[in-house]
Amino acid sequence: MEYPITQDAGLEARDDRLVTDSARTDRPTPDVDVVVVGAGIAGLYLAYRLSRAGHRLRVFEAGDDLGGTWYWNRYPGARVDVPSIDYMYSFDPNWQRDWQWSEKYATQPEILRYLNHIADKHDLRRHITFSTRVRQAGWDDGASLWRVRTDGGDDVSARFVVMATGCLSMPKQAEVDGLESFTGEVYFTSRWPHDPVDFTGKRVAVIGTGSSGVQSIPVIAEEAREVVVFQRTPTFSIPARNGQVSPERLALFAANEADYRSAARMSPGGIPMERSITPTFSVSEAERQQRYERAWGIGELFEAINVYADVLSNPAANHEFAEFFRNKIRAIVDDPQTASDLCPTDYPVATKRPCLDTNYYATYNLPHVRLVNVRKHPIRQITETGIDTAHEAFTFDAIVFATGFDAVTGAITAVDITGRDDAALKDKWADGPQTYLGLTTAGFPNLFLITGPGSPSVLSNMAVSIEQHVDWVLDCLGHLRAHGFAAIEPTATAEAGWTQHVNDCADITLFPAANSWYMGANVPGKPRVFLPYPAGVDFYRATCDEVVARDYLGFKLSGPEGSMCNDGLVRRLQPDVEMILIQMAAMNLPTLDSMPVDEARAFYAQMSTTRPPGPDVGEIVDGVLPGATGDLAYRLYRPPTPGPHAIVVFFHGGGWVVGDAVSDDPLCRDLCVRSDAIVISADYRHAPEHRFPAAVDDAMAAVRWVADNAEALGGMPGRLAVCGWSAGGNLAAVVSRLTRDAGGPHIVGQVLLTPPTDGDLTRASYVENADGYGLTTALAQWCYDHYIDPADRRDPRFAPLCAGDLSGLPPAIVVTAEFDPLRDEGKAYAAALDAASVPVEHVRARGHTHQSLTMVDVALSGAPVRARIANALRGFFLPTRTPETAA
Ligand code: NA7
Repeated sequence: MEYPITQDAGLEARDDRLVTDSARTDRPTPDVDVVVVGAGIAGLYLAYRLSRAGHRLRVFEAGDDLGGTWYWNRYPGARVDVPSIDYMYSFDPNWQRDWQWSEKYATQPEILRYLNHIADKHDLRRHITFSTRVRQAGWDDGASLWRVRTDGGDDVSARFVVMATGCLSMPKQAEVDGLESFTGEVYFTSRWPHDPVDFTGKRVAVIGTGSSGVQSIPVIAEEAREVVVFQRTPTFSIPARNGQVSPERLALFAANEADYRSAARMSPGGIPMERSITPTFSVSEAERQQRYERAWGIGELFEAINVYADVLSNPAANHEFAEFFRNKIRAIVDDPQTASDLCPTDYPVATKRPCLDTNYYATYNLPHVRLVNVRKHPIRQITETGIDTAHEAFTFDAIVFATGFDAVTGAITAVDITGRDDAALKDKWADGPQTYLGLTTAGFPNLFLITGPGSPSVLSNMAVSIEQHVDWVLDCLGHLRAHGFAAIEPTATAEAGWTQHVNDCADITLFPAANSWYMGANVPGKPRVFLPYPAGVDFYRATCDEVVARDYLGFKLSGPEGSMCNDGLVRRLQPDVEMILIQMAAMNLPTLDSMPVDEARAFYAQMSTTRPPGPDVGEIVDGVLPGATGDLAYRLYRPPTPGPHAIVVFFHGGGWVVGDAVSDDPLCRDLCVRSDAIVISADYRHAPEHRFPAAVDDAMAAVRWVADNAEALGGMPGRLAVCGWSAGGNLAAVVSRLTRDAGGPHIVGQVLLTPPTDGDLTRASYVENADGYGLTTALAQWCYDHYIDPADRRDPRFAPLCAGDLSGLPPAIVVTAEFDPLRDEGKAYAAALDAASVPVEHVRARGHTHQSLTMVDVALSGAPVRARIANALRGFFLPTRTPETAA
């Protein structure tokens, strides 16, 4: 049965339609309301919340008992890597009456005891069917319910299915030949036996040096006669400094636990902590080393990753931090070759999950422990008696595989899930998972994924992320029930937007540089896609809440009495641009158009001093050139490569009112280095003292002077392009036309970055982006009014779009930003150039604002756009485009 989609169906209007499944007569009543797959931390909390909310439920658990990852991973040394006090439920407010953590980082048995304690305290076991694996879940569209089948023969119908299957629960295959021939003992850390394993006097191999290997190797070495560790990729690990629960933290709890938990929920990682906003190289080297030492001394992963704001985005910052780690390893490990093999060098620190250890590196100093670097000495096969590498045959009594998991998606796709039209989830995700919020996936109504791909999950404190997801699901079920809806499903638009957003977030980090399980790179054949959501628990929670507050934006809700769909994208800005806008808004700065011009200029100059400097160039020369009526300042940026170079004359932004030859300094440096051209930022006279066309006259004078003096400036005559941002982009466009009409100088290309081209304030972009994105429509108008009389605004020296003939203009790259009031006139100009047969590349900068593309080393998502500009410049400068060869 299809229900009409109504965009404006108000939720309030539906309050009188409160119905329950049992009250309905038009469709079958399912056996239960909800099937939960998995009885780990998520499954237990679901059982708690669902049962208390009056939902009928069944929880299926493959293990013989509860605990999920903490049931299976019983290997020696297994511990949580988030402080126990943070890695626990927050729903149980009286927990301190009947529970105490014995250590800062609890062992696996202690965590398992805790989970059993919670299950018993809240009577959760009665909902769980153990030793039963869910094999199949199929959506029955006609009946609007799921049919769930287990390996125990259960065939259960349910309105909803919640996958609480865990992110690290599907062990990876061994991927080593010959395992079946080995006659000794074989263990997998992820499936460790329940009975104690005694390695006393044994020769033991450990394959894998992720967290499981790093935790178990020192403990195994305490018993074994000989330990050989087969390492494919070295890990970055910091000492856990385990011990008692921190008294400071306990004091915080005693003072106000609710505040503590709520700070965790609104933190970047799910542990109370301020997000670092200090860039690495903004402080002295001595201060940085102290900061690194402090992180090393605290022994907490989130603390370590948070040392500086750019550790996970700036390669140089990351390199320095990585070198600090490597020096620690070299200092601990006696044998230089072993130390060198233990030093990770082929991925940025923290792009694979770092480990917390107790004596890991020092263990390699023991005489009976040896490291084999399998990159140098690959494992050929496992034999009857041990392991053969290309160079050596080893004999072992036991082999331990600590080889990891098919993470995040593996346990979900291991269940044969089919949605609408029998489409298989596995097929849908063949090229990488697609979800909305990491919670739901289009085509699979009423299916929820707890800590699914596209949510913070493994990058966060899982306990906090699990609770947030379960709470969101419970609120959603309550909402559906209260408003008479039976099904919820994300739209394709919302899902595509979220998937894009997750990728955008990952792309401004160094995460994609590593072959990690975050990227799916540890499982042969798995698509290389960044799986978790990296922008932080705080932003993520705010997004989920916003979706709800905006009437379940991006979801279709349907039921017997109708449906509603408030379609759209919850995040459209580039993540870093959004963060900058939030920070700017929080600073509550005055707007330029609220100030007298002199103040605005001083304020603009002051703001410029707070930004990162941009890349180093070969040389910077400040000088003056003859403008139309007097000397004008210029700054020349020379590339570090040997000259002569092509030249770009650059005109700064600032609405013809503010700015100067150095106000776009980082952008000019960036352009210079990327395009390998000299960039000459030429100033021009400003309004309101010098109104239109003073700036145009000066821009023309600058281009003529540079063309005449190209050789003396270190340039190649004839290889001259113009470039400008904002008002400067306008000048670059105008100059390109005027030089065409004047018969020279010859311009080989024009770069127009978010240019005004006719200042028509009635265009849609002035309305859509009027406020909230940096440049406001009011500020644009302030600039136009200062610069030019209304009567002159169709003069092509102001409005290149109004020029009758654009043919024969230099090839152009026009960049427009999605959230820029000037977007539509830039777009119109690109189209007009194209219509006039001018070669033009129009770059639509998705999720960017008027300014963000110029924010070098701040809005990292702008870098690919600037790379395209540089690429276009290099194309303009090819000999075929220059006059000598054209002639
Ligand atoms: P991880 O972190 O995935 O570690 C697995 C390790 O096993 C890692 O060093 C792998 O090297 C190595 N490995 C995997 N396959 C092979 C083969 N075929 N040959 C040699 N070495 C191999 O899993 P863990 O269980 O240690 O930890 C998972 C998470 O659980 C952890 O991050 C914590 O959050 C808790 P690779 O790096 O792939 O080259």
